[in-house]
Amino acid sequence: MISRHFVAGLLAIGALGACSKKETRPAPVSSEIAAAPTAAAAADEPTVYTKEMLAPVYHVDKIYKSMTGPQSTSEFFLVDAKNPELVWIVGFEAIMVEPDGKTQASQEWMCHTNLDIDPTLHNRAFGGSKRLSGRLFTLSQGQYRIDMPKGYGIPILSSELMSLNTQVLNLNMDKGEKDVRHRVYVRFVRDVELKQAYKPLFPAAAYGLKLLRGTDGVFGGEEAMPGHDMSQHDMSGHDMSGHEGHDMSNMSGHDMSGHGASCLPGQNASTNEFADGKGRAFTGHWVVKPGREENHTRVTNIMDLPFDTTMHYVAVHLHPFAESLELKDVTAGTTVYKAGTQQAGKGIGLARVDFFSSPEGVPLYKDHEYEIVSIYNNTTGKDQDSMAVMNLYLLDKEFTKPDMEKVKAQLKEAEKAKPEPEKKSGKLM
Ligand SMILES: [Cu+2]
Repeated sequence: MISRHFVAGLLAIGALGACSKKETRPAPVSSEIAAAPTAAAAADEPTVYTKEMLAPVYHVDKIYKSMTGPQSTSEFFLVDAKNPELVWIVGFEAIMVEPDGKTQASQEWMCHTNLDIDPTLHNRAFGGSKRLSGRLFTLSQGQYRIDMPKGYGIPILSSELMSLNTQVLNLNMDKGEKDVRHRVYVRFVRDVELKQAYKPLFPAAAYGLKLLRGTDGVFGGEEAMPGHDMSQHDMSGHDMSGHEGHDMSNMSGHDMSGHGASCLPGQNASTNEFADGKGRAFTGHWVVKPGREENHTRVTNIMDLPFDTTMHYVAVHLHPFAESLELKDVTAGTTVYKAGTQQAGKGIGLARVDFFSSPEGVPLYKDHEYEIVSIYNNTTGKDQDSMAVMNLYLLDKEFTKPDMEKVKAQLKEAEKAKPEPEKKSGKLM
């Protein structure tokens, strides 16, 4: 069953005035619900606004392993795109609901909910030396809500187009049918309403990789990684053709085409394959054989810290059968953060994945070496898929408020440069 979609225009907030628009064509993508104040704010605290999005109804009638289920991407603005202002994203949440959009369904139907921006446009407005992937958030099995520590947020402009990708998962229901959709909440505060400045966070990532091809070694490094014989894993990620039974072709790490955005940040996420320029190819989505697996990945280059900073939040993406994911400071010989998990009580799934949140933060150093260690314990007799991602939220020490006059001028330029935009259904102007 496909429910009726309509796209409500953005109900602009505050002094921006309200406008409402209905598209005549049914939208194949998410519906938007107006951004509205969440609750009465305490005297000294800013109002938190919530932008709600409702994904299309997804039909589930067979097993969908990670990143193989029905999915879609839709684009939206948090507030008024024509009158850009600085906003701070303070939270992200997604719950699975019935087609009515309201009644809660089991969270086990969620593969992931990803929120992205265009990193090039973001950097043009904010400047700085950071290399952003564009991924702001991933919610997936075991964590469905992220709240930045109080007083922290991710600064973005209301004129930045946001991209929301939702995908369903079905690891357990091999008979029957189910219709579900994602209800998504983006929480933010408006800079003009702040009495106290917010502290800026920017997203970075550290994720585990497995060698697909090439000689043993560290991703992007010249030498073999001492003590890690990665060659033993050589075939584990990309040749499942000889394996009986279930379809693992989509986890092969080299043919993710047609599967859209994944839970991995970065340009190569759609193929999940990473060449390191040294003749080696790695995958961020690999197969775990029955039994225990400990995988080490040097992530210094992946994290690509632009400066010494502090880490204030970590959201972790793992697949079922993961036991833990640890970020290690190899230089200092310390554990920066180790996340544990809890497997689902029945069936296959993750009931809980730990997260890290701290206003004080934990220091990270530009010249230190970092490593990610994932531990999987595949208790089934079959191959399982795996990923190991930490989305890190780091203090942006080079942040300056963008010059809004310049931003407006850039928008006007861009407007002039392109012809009348093609009206895509579901995309709000
Ligand atoms: Cu994943």
